[in-house]
Amino acid sequence: MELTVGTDSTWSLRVWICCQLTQANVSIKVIDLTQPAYKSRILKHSPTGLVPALNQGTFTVYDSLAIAEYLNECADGALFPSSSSERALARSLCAELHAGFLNLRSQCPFSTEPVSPLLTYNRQIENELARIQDIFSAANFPFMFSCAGVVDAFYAILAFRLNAYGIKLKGHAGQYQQSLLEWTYLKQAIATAKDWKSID
Ligand SMILES: N[C@@H](CCC(=O)N[C@@H](CS)C(=O)NCC(=O)O)C(=O)O
Repeated sequence: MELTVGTDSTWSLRVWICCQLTQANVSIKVIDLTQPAYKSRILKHSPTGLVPALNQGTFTVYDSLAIAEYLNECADGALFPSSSSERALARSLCAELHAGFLNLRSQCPFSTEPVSPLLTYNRQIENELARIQDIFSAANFPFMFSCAGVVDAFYAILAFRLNAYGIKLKGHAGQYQQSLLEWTYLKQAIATAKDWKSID
């Protein structure tokens, strides 16, 4: 399988962590999203012109949520918890991240380089942080459920982004944030994201 990813693409990194968790045999195709011709290059691999996209030879799976679901199927359910209620919650949490937190995303862009701390929080950011505080508070430390899975893969990148901007969650939520920051797969993902910038 070939996974097409982009430089500084958080959705690509989430899928990359899912590939590690499922031990998927993927080769990585990196597109530098800062280059003028990036769109035409992505379109050779992804029908939406967005990354990530996973090419399986005869078909392409695109969009990080769909790719995570596909990887989960290929790995006999390894990315999701074993109980159906927890799987439903995991899907809800991934969908919530996938569709939400737009203010944090726009005001705290992802970067592997040091960034300036976010010093003033407007109402929208405060509301999003309150929701993240609640989500992280419910984690079964050290991971969201009994073992590492898709929710950790998706939210680890957010934990990193918050930390980079000087946002440290409180109490149990802060412990889960710290646990994600210390997670080997997140550290490897950030190192890999730095490598991607020099590969293209
Ligand atoms: N919903 C999509 C979002 C994909 C997406 O927005 N990817 C960005 C990089 S993180 C991209 O391809 N940007 C290039 C562009 O907008 O032209 C997913 O989860 O895969």
